[in-house]
Amino acid sequence: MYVCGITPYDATHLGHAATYLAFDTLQRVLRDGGVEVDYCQNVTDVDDPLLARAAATGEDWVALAERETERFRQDMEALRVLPPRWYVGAVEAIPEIVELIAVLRDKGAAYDLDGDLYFPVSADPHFGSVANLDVDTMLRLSAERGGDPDRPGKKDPLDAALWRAARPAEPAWPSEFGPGRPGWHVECAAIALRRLGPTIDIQGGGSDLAYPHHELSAAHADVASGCWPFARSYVHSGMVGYLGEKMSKSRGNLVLVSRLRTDGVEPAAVRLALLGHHYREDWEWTGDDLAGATKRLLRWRRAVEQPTGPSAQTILAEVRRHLADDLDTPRALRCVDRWAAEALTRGGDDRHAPGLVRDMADALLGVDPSPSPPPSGLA
Ligand code: 5CA
Ligand code: ZN
Repeated sequence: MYVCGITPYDATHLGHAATYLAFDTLQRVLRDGGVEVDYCQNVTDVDDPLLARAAATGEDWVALAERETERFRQDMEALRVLPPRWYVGAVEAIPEIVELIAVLRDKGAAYDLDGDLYFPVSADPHFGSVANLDVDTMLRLSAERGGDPDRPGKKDPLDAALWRAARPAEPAWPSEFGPGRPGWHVECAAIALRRLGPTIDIQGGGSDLAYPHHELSAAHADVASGCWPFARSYVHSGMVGYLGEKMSKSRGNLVLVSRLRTDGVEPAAVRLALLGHHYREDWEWTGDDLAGATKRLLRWRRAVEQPTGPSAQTILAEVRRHLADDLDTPRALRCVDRWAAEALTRGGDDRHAPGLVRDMADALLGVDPSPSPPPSGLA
């Protein structure tokens, strides 16, 4: 499984968190099914928006990327997101990215435009099969999402940059194509191919990555490896909105995970608030989500604190069934609600049930509803 990572120029917002929680749930469900998961994620620690932010604030781009990557890792840890097996930065991967570009060039799938190298989409007969969009939509999205369809001299406006020759005041690395820096899509193609091989099971990210990012990464990988499809499944999470628009660093309409944490909000409540929405749904964040999730967490907590409860075997089977059904976390959460309601109203005499529900919530949903341990020394 390869899941696209952050571009670290600002702090993790709830949209990012929802996306990484979707893939965390997927990893937990696969592991619960006895599957060993090779999970790789990148960090786009050099790219246009990061360099633009550093230039705008006068901060060193390396310091900015390091600080925000570290903050993201802390946010993910607080949310109990299981770390990927490989976590790879674009900068550290530059040698392998250059190798991949050389393979593409040797296969005739790269051309020079004023010193920059471009990938001709005509090189991949399967181009277009990931996002399945018409040309007009591809052109529009390409312009909105980091592409340059209007640049004169391109063979096809949808062709994507593989290597961008050094510009004044931009970082550059030496390569056989001259000094420069890598394009965005080839970064993920190279990092994934090197660690996971030519065919992966799952390529993941938010729905805004389907085109052009996943389409072009797949095209690079197809042509370089000669294997198709690059990913057996493309999994795209919905967009979280706030104040009427997609939550995004560039718009600045953000609710930050780190801010909620410093405000004293329990990460488990944030997690429950996000898992309360199906991962494919586009939805809008409001304070109601958090209030509801906090109440839910307290109810679960009170229920698992009981010495006995109603039997939980059926609940466990139902939770597994809902998660196996395209990761239906909202219904999985409602199953736990039903058990907790019964435990708190009618009770039950199963001594193992509260522990089983706690372990299930902990392992499958990443929420440990046990009461916080007493301060050390009193235990
Ligand atoms: N570094 C690239 C991927 S290689 C990138 O897109 N970085 S990002 O920081 O812009 O986004 C990181 C992940 O968060 C992506 O999967 C993106 O689709 C997802 N994401 C961004 N905004 C939202 C949002 N509002 N709701 C849900 N997911 C989002
Ligand atoms: Zn990516």
